[in-house]
Amino acid sequence: MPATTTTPRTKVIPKVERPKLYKVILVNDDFTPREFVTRVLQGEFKMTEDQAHKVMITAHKLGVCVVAVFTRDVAETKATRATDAGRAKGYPLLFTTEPEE
Ligand code: TYC
Repeated sequence: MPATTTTPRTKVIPKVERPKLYKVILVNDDFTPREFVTRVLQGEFKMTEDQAHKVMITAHKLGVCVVAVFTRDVAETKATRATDAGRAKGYPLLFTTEPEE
């Protein structure tokens, strides 16, 4: 047992911040086949065929579509992998990331 004890004079208030989130955005192009875009969305973003088709069609019609939101590392990794899947087939398919407001 210690001979003396000390009493803390300051109260520690833990500050826990949520990590900033990043959007993965699918960008339309005129060349990548629709079925291929849908398959990449299913594979990389764990979507059903129906969900993936809706996201693909939205990007096709509007130019872009938010696919999902992740922490920065995960968003960048998934966007890179999905873009690389298109590049491997010679398609200009593009996924970008951007921070949420
Ligand atoms: N516009 C492409 C086509 O008509 C399909 C497509 C959709 C490509 C969405 C990219 O992000 C995209 N074949």
